[in-house]
Amino acid sequence: MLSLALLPWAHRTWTNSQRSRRTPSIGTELEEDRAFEHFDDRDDVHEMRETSVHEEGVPSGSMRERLSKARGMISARLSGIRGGPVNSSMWEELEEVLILADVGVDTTLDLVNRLQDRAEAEKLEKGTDLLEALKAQMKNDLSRDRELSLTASKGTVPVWLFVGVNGVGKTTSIGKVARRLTDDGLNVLLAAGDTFRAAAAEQLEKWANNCGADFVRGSEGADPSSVIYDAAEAALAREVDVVLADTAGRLHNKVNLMEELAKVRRVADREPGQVSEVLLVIDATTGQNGLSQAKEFTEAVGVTGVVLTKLDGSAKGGIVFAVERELDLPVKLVGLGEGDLDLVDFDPESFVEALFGDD
Ligand SMILES: Nc1nc2c(ncn2[C@@H]2O[C@H](COP(=O)(O)OP(=O)(O)OP(=O)(O)O)[C@@H](O)[C@H]2O)c(=O)[nH]1
Ligand SMILES: [Mg+2]
Repeated sequence: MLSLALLPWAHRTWTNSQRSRRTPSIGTELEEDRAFEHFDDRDDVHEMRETSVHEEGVPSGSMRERLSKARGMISARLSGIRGGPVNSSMWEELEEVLILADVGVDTTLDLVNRLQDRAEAEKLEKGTDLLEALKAQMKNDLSRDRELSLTASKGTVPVWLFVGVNGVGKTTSIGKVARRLTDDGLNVLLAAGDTFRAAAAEQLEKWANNCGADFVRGSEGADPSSVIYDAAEAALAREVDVVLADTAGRLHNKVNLMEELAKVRRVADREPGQVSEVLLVIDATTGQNGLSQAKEFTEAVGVTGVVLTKLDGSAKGGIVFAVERELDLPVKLVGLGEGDLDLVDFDPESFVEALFGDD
């Protein structure tokens, strides 16, 4: 039985990029060899370490354990279905579980309708077979490209912009991503594009110091666009491989703040910067509100992927399905804690097994 405990294989793929990495050569074409291939080396999955290790070297528990809240809620409710026959009350129960797990009404109805067709066609009679079919369908629905792009054209530096509402985990996620990239031997620069509070830059600087990344900040109240532009210039001069740019948290329905963010994106995309990822950070505990956030941010800045944080503290997790189906956005990274190693690449197989598996 696969479980999310095996998710750290994803960590390995980042390490692989180090093995295959050529000397960074900003100013030359940055092609596929510098982009992270997320889904290679699946055969190596069994060699992966099963726990993440904090700075102090203390194991922080398996990924599966850290999804225990969501697992507990879902598996308790699925046990009735698993042990019983396929009948009309079971379909109702299944819909209820999926909605409670935050899958969202539309996505739940779509999943269940297709599952009903399949159950009929294949004459599925036992709950256990039905749940296997559901898992297969979910994994299939989640299969897509989740690569994080480091591609930038000649003379430019790739910029990853982190956006999202207040307190979702943008700055922390940057710190974790920086840790992983620097562990892979890349030169990383953190840009303090949250100029709203001085403390925001200080928080980011700590993360930069933690992993030895470069750091650029402006004064409090400075124009965030100019800070990120300056950061890209500094990155080019210092032969940095990627700029991770923080932005101030903002409510997705505040028009002026969203316009400011659109400007930040436009400026960050000017030479010598090139925006190669716009990562929307969503807090998994906020439920379906994450969907409205994603809609607005996508319209304003063209989101390329989602970082789903605090999945360790959520009793749900189904938001992944809603984000992917209703907004057509790939969940690329998942936050499972506050430490710098508590971040994994999103792997549908392990994720679905961890939430809907039967052990
Ligand atoms: N449990 C858990 N906590 C997290 C995770 N990611 C971030 N946090 C915590 O969430 C809180 C807010 O994180 P920040 O990174 O400051 O969030 P932010 O989006 O930058 O916040 P603003 O800049 O104020 O908008 C901090 O206490 C983090 O430690 C996660 O994956 N799991
Ligand atoms: Mg922040």
